[in-house]
Amino acid sequence: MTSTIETRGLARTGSVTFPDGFIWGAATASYQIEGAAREDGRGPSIWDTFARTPGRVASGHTGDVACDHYHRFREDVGLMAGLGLAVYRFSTAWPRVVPDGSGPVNPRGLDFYDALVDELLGAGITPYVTLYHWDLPQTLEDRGGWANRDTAYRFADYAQAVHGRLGDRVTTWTTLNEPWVSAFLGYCSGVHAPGRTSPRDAFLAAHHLLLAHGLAAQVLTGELALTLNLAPVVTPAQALDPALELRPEDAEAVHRIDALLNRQFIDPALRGGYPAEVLEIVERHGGLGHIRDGDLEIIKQPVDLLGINYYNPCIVEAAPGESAHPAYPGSEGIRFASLDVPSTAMGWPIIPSGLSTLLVRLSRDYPEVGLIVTENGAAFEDAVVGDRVPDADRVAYLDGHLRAAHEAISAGADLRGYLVWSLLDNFEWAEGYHLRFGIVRVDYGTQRRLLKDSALWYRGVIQRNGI
Ligand code: IFM
Repeated sequence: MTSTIETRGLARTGSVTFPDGFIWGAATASYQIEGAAREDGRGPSIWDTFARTPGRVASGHTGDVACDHYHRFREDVGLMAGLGLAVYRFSTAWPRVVPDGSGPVNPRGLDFYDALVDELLGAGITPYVTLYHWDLPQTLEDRGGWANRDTAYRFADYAQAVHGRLGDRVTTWTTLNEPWVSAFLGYCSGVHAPGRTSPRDAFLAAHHLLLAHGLAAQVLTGELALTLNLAPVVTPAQALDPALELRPEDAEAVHRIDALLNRQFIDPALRGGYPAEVLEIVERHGGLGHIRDGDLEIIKQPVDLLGINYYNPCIVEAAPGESAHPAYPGSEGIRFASLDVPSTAMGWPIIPSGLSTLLVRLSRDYPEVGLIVTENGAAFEDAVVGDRVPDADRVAYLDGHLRAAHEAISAGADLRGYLVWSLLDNFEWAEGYHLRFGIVRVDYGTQRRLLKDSALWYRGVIQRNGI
């Protein structure tokens, strides 16, 4: 397929080839696809509770059945093999492995991941395991959740249990997926489980998640990764013209949100310290007493791979008098803006150049860590036409972002691979099943899988190692 992507007026065409050994894959997460919510000893997670709370998830959807991957994983691995994936990134469900969050390990929960790993290896696909993709055991939430320091230690125990069973075959381990989302959507804006709205609890959660990362890293062997939802922070005008000089008040707004969204997590994990702007904001939200002596030494572990989940830039500008955004305590005087550009069904602006900007910046500022895109993709309103899903808009989105990734490599970014989000349509959190991110369509009535045009296109990209 010849592709022409209009990106901010720039036509992007022509072929690009990725470096030899570039890693191609796809990603999913346990609660979003597994289903089997009450089987084989799995305990309840905060998402089971949240989804059952009226008004929290669109149409009252839950992850009870999801894509039934728990029973269909062999078929799904077959699809992955057919696409030529080198890597499959999935998460293990803590409440399947340790149903009460702490205490006895459930061997039947581990059996499932054991069989999945064997199936993947048998198909020549390398498993990348993420230990936490948001499904905290409900019993731990009842004891304070991530706002309780003890949860970090329980996470390390759970990590050890998973590693103990799979560590002979799994060599790439990601501790956390998007801790900013867990902390600030879960505990501050409340749009994700557990649905709390306390800025103080969100900052406690953020620190305890980082502590959990550090503690777990100490029990894992192999390649260690941490996946963050990172985004370039820009003003509306700068999103269209990156060379633009900013007014001092806009520069301050950009810097502050960059600290809260990006550096709050990267700097402790890679450098062993919080940005000064973050400490000042946390100080104003209940103090720094929860950051104990020695914590930052635990948090800073040798990370091999920084996983980047990129969907769109974060667009802000100075706006005196504006109150703080519900998910960004400390963002007073800043407006979160939108841009008049095409967007996905999530309403997220499509700006592929944000990915190259981000990757180049990360390799410049943090040269000690390798980079991998652990999520990138888009929800669109797909239509089934006969036995096809002609999702040209998703193909265009992926094409544009892969070209941006390639540009970043040419500009010196140490990008090792790209994992599309997502292999399957799945439970999109508060949006339920209404929004579809998969390159494979799932008919939730029959559980039939259908390769979308984007999957066929991606197969070609993998075969050619390029576009
Ligand atoms: O579906 C989510 C995923 O679980 C985490 N990153 C963003 C995706 C799209 O919203």
